[in-house]
Amino acid sequence: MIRLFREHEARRVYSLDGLWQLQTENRALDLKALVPGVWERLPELADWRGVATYSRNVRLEADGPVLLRFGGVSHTAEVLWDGEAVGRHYNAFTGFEVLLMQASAGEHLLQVQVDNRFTEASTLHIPNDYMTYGGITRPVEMHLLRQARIAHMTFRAEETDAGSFSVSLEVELQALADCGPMLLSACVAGTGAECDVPPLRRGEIKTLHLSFDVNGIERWCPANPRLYTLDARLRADGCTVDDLRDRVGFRTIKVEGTRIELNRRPVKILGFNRHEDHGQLGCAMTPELMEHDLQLMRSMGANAVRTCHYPNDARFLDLCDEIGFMVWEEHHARALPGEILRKPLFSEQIAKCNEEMIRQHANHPSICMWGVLNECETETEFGRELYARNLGQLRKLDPTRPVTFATCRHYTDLCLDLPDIVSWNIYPQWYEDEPAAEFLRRLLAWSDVHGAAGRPVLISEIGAGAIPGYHDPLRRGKWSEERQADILRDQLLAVLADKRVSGVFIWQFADVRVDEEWAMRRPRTMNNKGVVDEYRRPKMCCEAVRDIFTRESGENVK
Ligand code: ADA
Repeated sequence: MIRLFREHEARRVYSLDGLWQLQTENRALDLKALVPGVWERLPELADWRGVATYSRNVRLEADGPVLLRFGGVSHTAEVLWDGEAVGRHYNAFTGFEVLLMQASAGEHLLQVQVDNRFTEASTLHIPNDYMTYGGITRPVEMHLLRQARIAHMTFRAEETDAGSFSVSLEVELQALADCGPMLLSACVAGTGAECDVPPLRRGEIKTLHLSFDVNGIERWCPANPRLYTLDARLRADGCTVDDLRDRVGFRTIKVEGTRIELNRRPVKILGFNRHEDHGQLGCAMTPELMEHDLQLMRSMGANAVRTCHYPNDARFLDLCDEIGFMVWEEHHARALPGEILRKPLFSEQIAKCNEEMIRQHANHPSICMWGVLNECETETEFGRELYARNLGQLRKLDPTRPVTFATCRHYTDLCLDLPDIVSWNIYPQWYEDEPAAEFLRRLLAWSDVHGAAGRPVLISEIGAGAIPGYHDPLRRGKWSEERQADILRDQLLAVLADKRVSGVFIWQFADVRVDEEWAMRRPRTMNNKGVVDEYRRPKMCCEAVRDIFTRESGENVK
């Protein structure tokens, strides 16, 4: 299922996960492949990039509207229902829906044509320092609907007094047939509200607002990740037409001068950058493995994770909500070259990614900041406009969270006055020779006179590489586990000792596969800067991280 809890009680939801037929275009293969999954885990397709069609039959007992929900397809999906194209979606890392207003009873053929090639039509997926896999990589569901549906809910809660919050809900309804008057109700933490829904015409979308106050609330924070169930119901003539549930939390996240405050108390971020990738499963990780990642991070004293460099699987965010991790989620853009950033198609694709990310994930209490455009062009006037536009779009879509971007344009960045939080990617002693403490002091002094003054600073990436199992205890050469541990220890101590820094995200949690085009820069065709390898076996540096993070978190807010 797409989420880790039941979103609907009244609506009938069927999982379409399992074995689907898979046919590839030019390798003439006809296989069975697991959904969710990546086709690279099939031996015949371990190295393959191309177009493939997933097929399966579905049976409907009665005529009626049907919603097909996809958690994610990597990277372009064309959905066909009995051979007819009914939906299309680009970008592996956001979900999408296909609504069939009137499907007929009986057996149907559902097909998804999947394309993971790097072409002119793709500006976000380019050969990069992580792998663009192929396949239906996140869960698929089929929902049977009645005459109307609750299409979406945005939950916001503002603290009014100690333990009291004012809740505002925006609920989007869609009529799937002509509807008479209905009643919409919603409740959370034992309090709620309702409102009348006027008659709607088939296809009409109507947005309604509900607001109410709740008291006696326990705030969400990493040490006490308290969640509440938000329940919305649509009724006509006393019968339930549709329902929708979400799990929400009450907390405030704000920038106060140079500090980041969670629930009005300064917080120190001790985090990891984490790609969705695993040696065995690629980006289609199971919830058990996601949970294992978070528990491993927690055992090293971490309280935060950055979803580099794209929106993550909703189930991972559900786990962050539940286990208590502060999340930096960012849209999908890693170090894109100038010629891509200047394409009109890029503006379109990144704006859509922003919209989808916020619409799909804004209710997660764990998400504490949004990020844009990792290491793109912050050193030009063109870049400044691009960053201003993207940060502006996010602020407009969600005014409740700080926004940021990770930059590596040391001494040339022109955009440091644009975000709420300034975030630097730095690799002293790995890419640069200077000792970490000096490097940081010099860079932060420069950044404060170039726009960062008065804002919090995060170190969004630090790290070093080690090939798992390669030891060099005497010389401690680069790529050895010993050298990685030395460098990371120095970097972390320097960063956490600097009063100007509000926190750090280590690059990176686990080793990840990279696209073939990166092979010459990346031994094993992997980015080897993980503190654990791609199967989560710890490298030597884990001990240093655990020591430093746990000591620091002793002084951290609870
Ligand atoms: C960058 C980038 C990461 C990764 C890292 C590295 O800072 O943001 O995606 O490529 O460098 O390993 O060099």
